[in-house]
Amino acid sequence: MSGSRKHKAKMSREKQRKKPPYMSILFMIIVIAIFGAAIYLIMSETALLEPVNRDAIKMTITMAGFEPNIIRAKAGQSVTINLINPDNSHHTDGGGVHNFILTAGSARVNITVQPESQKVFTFTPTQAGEYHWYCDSCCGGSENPGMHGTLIVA
Ligand SMILES: [Cu+2]
Repeated sequence: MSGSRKHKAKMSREKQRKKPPYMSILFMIIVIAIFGAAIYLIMSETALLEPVNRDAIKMTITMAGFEPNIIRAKAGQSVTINLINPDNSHHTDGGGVHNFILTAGSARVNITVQPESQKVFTFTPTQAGEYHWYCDSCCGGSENPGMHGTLIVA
């Protein structure tokens, strides 16, 4: 008699411990939402932009640095760069903004490219030599060895 009552009490305690079904549905919705957001971020990260000026030097700038990071020019001849920034604004460091800062003799360039956009700019180096450009908006800026490039003027 008392044994059967004990058994019933144990059964009801086990029933109480079971989670209500809507909790697992809610959990599934949260999991799907998180995966969806992650896939969206990964896909938008790799959004490729076609250069607007095909005669310009095509250059990309991402958190990995400039590509290419060496360009050659001739003194007195203009250089036109189509700088593409495929990074999105979800980057916590610098918000996906990059820039191109260069001083080559009397030529001074300071260009900012917003996330997922591009800019075309022209400058004319006047003297032969090696000059460095850099980005100072992310990853330690000019202190980051990856955020540099070299302009070789002959
Ligand atoms: Cu940068």
